[in-house]
Amino acid sequence: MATLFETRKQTVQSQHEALLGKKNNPVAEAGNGIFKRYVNPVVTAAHTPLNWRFDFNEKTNPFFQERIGMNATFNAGAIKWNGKYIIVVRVEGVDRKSFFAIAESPNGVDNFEFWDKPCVIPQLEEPDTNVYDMRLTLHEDGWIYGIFCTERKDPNAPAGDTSAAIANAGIVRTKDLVNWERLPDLISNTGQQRNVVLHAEFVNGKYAMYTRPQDGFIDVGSGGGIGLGYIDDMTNPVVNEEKIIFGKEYHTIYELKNGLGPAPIKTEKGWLHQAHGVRNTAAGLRYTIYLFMTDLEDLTKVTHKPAGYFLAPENEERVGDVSNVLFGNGWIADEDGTVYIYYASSDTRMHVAVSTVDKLVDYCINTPKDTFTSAGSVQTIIKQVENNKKLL
Ligand code: M1P
Repeated sequence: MATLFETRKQTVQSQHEALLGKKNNPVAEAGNGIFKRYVNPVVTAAHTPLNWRFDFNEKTNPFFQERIGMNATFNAGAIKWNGKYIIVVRVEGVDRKSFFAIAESPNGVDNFEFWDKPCVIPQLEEPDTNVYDMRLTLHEDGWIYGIFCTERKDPNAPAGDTSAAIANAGIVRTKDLVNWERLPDLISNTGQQRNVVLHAEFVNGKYAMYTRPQDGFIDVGSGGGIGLGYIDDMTNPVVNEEKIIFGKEYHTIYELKNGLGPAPIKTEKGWLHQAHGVRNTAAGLRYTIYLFMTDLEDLTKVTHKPAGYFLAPENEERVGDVSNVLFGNGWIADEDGTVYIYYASSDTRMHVAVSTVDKLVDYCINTPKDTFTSAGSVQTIIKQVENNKKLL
């Protein structure tokens, strides 16, 4: 008779195999014509390899128990690499520690499978306590850079305050997504940093870095908008000056925090950006994803700002460890113009929405701007109604 170990192992393995092999389809609804969500999440904690979680030795694990639990898989960076759709996922264990792990798919929408082992990120003299939200940039210097948030305990926190932390941008680079070289953390003069993203091209011979300065770990204070600064040498990553190119604004979806998502996509009509905006509500913070464009030559010039959000939590996306959150830091623009937008819901799981460069640019250019008042919104609608009536 099969032992409990054998029976459980087989059941767990066959369920895992079925999950990884599950086909994903676009949702059936006509939708908004801008993007198509896919029905299933692309990566969840249940997708993580069984080898990471289970001790497969019957002697030491007779009940085939999970020894190392995984809590969530979210906020993934993305890149197309050797013909595969790669996401570098923020995996969070039940011990609350996040780490990076690569999952790859043959088609961008399903069959994501994690690589054998999580990424090993070399440590600096002062080790990271927690790392998360990596943005991948294939830079024209030939390196793939990963810029992520490194979090450490605040050494100046009052005794008894065990949660005060300091956030900064950690930097790694690689040529193969396997061996990561750690560079010094970003040096800026504007307090803490999260949501730091490297632009893919040199600007006047310098590296261009999008930042999001903030006064505290959670409170952004006077910061909280998307900044841009320049670095001479990535092995000494000093940003002397940051210009806020897209700030926070009263009564918008980015009223409280405004941070860039992945590195922008170059299009004929300008750089296409994805970002997340945060506002406060009685139910807590609400994170949504929005798009904007900047000038091809002058990165500080925001040329198109469609009003409101592009993607907001829907249905089961609304619920998770931190509910009412959509967060995106990875997308892939394919050679044929298809864009795979990888987004996380409620700090819990990864999804994909698919669009094209042409559709996203059309959305940015032709969606009305925010008028910042209710009366203005009404006028925007009336203008469209009147224009439509002329067509009858
Ligand atoms: O919990 C929601 C998000 O909170 C933070 O976002 P931000 O940097 O904009 O404040 C991050 O911890 C992010 O990972 C998380 O998804």
